[in-house]
Amino acid sequence: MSDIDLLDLPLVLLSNRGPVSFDRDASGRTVNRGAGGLVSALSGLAEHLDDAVWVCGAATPEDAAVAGENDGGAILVQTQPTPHVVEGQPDGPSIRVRLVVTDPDAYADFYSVWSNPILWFIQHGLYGRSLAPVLTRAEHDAFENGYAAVNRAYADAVADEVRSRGGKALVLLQDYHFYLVAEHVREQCPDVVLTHFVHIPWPGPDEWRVLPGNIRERLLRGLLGSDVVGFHTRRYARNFVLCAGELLGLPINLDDLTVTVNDRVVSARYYPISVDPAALDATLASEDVAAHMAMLRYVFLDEDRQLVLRVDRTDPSKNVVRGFLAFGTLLDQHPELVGRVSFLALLQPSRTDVPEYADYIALIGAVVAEINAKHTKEGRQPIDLRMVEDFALAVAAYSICDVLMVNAIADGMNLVAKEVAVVNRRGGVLALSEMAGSHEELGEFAVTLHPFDVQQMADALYTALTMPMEERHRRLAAAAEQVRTHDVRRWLNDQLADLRHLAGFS
Ligand code: ADQ
Repeated sequence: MSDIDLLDLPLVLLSNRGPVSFDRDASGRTVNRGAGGLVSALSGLAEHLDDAVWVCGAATPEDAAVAGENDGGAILVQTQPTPHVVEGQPDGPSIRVRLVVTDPDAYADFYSVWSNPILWFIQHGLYGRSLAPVLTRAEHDAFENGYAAVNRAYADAVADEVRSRGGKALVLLQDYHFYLVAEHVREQCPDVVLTHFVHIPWPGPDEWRVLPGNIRERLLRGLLGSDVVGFHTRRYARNFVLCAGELLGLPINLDDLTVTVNDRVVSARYYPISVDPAALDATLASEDVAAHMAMLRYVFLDEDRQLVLRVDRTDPSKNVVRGFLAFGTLLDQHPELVGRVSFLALLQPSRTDVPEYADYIALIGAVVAEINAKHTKEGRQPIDLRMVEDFALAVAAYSICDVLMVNAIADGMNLVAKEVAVVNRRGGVLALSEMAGSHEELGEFAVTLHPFDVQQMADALYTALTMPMEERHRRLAAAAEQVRTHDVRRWLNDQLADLRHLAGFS
């Protein structure tokens, strides 16, 4: 990560899941590195700074034990080549980590009642539309004793780290778990320079009116403790500014996307997150992926057959059921495709303790069974549903699919589309929801899906599957170029450049 723009101030990061996590096996304590593009991008930054600390939740019992042994203070973890806790001087890349332990009941209210599903559902247009009772006394209490209390505990940990660095630091907060943190940190450390990045969509004021006035105001005022509130797209940033104007009555400027709070000006900015193309290229070249690729070709691509792919968590916002209904409609209306096109779905079970998610998995299974019963031909089932989390398998499938389906009803960015753009070698067509943030960058190279219109999605799949090869390759090359020139380092550097400016360094 030597091309990350380094900073001249100490850095404090906050996210719910951190860069490392501890476990225990027969040989004793083990240290695991967190997975995913976000963690590796921010880890790269933290590893290169002399004075950085990453505040995160203690996710495992062993994390809590480590935190207890260190009185809740930060520990230094060497991340490469073998992750381990450092007592003296590290001889490789290392990150200072502060694991925050909170009361388990409070954490459950924070995470499983408020962060998911209430905030996630509101921000993906899924909340309060059924006739289920919302908000009950229990949910009101869970806000105070869970979301607000846990946010306060994390804010105190961040403020403590800022104070121990002389009271002036750059603070990067991540996501919907921590909307109240910025305001608390600023109260304690007025000289911080603070960005809160929201990884999921930000809807307009009316969608937020499903929450009572006092709660939505606290969430907004909490975020407005930041100097910059970052989003993936201009649309989300604009919605945020509109919320501050309409729901809090604050002065706003919709041209430069700013909100004035007392004497401070808070900017809403957009930084589209992306992938690490070099890391993806390396994964694609691995033996593991090659073995999966050979298997997938054998199963799905003999005799000029075609493959439609989706790779998602089983989250209702990803709209998996309607995606299968569209594929079923395609086969109903184009019987010549039966036996010639397969749909591989790699679905990672997600948040199964939340009833809506468990119900959703059952519904996915039922819809797939129905379509397979109707359209199985010569022993070939049209849909191959695999409930797995296997990134090497996903990358192998990305590289050889003819069409990638992303039909989310709302999605902050959607990195799957960007991953496919980088690793596909078959002229794969992106069939991409207009509601995914990535549609702003990749829509012109994709076939657009309207996620609430099953017939339109079926027609769009047909367009993608019958597109001339030359055009497929032309579009894919353009999408790959866009992603390679707008990678995750750029996402980070653009934020750092704004922070440096705010801190008076440029
Ligand atoms: P997610 O909702 O998790 O992220 P996404 O951006 O698509 O959605 O990232 C998912 C990641 O998990 C991808 O790297 C994908 O390859 C991987 N993945 C998904 N299913 C998998 C499976 N079955 N097996 C293996 N790997 C799988 C949230 C927001 C997004 C936003 C990101 C980053 O909801 O909109 O893009 O954060 O900000």
